[in-house]
Amino acid sequence: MMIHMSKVSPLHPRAESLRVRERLVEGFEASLVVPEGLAAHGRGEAFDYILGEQTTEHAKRAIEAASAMLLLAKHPVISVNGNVAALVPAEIAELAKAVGAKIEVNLFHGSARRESVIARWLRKHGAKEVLGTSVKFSTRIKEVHSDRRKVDRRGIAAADVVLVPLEDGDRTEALKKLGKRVIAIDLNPMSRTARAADVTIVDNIVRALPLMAKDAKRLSRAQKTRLHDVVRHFDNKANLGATLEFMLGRLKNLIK
Ligand code: PTJ
Repeated sequence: MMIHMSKVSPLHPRAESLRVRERLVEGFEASLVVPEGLAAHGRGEAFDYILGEQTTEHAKRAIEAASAMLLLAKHPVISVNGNVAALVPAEIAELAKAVGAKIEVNLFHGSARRESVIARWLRKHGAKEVLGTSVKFSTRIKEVHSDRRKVDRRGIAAADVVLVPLEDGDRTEALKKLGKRVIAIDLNPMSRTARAADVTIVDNIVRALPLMAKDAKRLSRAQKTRLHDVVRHFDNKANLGATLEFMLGRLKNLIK
């Protein structure tokens, strides 16, 4: 990836948000991110603005439940697309290590070249093994109606728990139909993905992933019964409702 000096002044009131945008633009220039990824990020930013660009208590609870679910899984897989690779490559590698998950490149706008650019980028940032690029292990999920139907036999095809950050609703519903448990990270609490997943983390991936890696490390020392309790007590529908209430509250405060 081309490293250019940040054009964003640290004094700018929106410096952090602008820096994240720069990372995506660099990712686009390095062929990790598709143009549609820039638009998708803009949609996410709008929701993040309403959230106050902070990790809510509801998101923290979802992060804990997701970490516990990944630790309890027999075959956890983290699915990575262009945006995720550009924004949090090292954090993906760290989380995979902490929960013993496989990493698989799985793209909505499929391209063999981009798959290998993303896999190389992830390895450069500490990922040991990256699935999803080998024709030999490629298979199809017929329930998915996009390029995302192409999955790795050793990865998503065999997974019991899949983490799908920045997702489209179609695949989440298909993975659920296949009996898998799905964890989503999506700033839009109203998306089909958010509503279909077992655990939805309504937070910006740049904040959520480091917290998840930290939680996973902490919980990896806990008893399995404690992890089961964390998962059992988490109610995704209620959590999404509380997140929407939180957003509504912030909007109401603006009117006052
Ligand atoms: O690299 P590819 O080909 O797999 O394509 C990736 C994109 C993101 C273009 C593709 O998955 C896509 O079109 O996604 P959608 O359907 O636009 O959904 C993306 C969701 O992620 C939207 O609900 C956004 O609100 C949300 N989102 C965007 N940026 C972030 C985010 N959620 C958390 N953190 C973000 N930084």
